Amino acid sequence: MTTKMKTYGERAISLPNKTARELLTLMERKKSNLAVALDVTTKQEFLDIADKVGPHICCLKTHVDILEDFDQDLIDKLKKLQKKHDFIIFEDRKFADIGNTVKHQYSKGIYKIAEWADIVDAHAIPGDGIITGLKEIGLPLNRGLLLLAEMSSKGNLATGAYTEATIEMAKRHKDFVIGFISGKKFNSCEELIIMTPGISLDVSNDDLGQQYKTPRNVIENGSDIIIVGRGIYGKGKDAVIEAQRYRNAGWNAYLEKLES
Ligand code: 6AU
Repeated sequence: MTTKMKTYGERAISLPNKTARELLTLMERKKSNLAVALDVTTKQEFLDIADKVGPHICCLKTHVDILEDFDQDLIDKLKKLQKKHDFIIFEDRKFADIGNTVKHQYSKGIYKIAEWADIVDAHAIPGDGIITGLKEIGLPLNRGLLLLAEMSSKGNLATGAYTEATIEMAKRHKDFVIGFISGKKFNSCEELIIMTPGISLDVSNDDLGQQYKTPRNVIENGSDIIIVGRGIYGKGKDAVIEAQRYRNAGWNAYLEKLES
């Protein structure tokens, strides 16, 4: 007998991490499992697209180190947009160093990521210390961490035993690790949130190794959130129309999965 899949809202209730609970609750409330990967290099473009896609997303994923004119004003405006549109901020920093170093990278320097990012992500390669270090900063602020259990790019090494070891690492830190970057759900920790990049409705790859799947492909495999970048604001695209299109595709795939 198969048990019925829980809704995002039902899953939120039992989670230990506050950001994880907020994210799933807001997905249910807003009817969106779309995260936009806002990989643009100027403040103006960043704020303009964030305001346009804001009503349609559950999460805004940033790479603040690619902005040529990053400053505190950008963060202030981003926080205002977050209030206006109701989304979680995920800085895709992909930490990958020893615990002591990532602590500083997370809280200090120009970006002071811990002050404004609800979620960050990390590679598992350094071992548990990377989580312990980030947790010292992030947990008192109720932040959440995602581990990269898989990657979307061609030839990546996050497979097999590496992925398995990453899952085990996450299970040892369930207060702070809220989920994974991966293309599918893992049986032994179904409550953790799966966010999946490499999503397109139109193309199957770019010319630098990125590989795309459709929202339906990945949600069928247990993904919870689709991460879409250039598919929404790429050349010649209308970001509002595309955000609506991906939002509908993601949400309909989720409803179908719930029914199945
Ligand atoms: O839709 P795209 O290809 O324009 O953008 C994909 C976004 C980028 C990547 O940095 C990110 O997704 N990404 C990630 C993460 C953690 O989000 C992991 C990965 O394996 N592949 C990938 O593309 O912002």
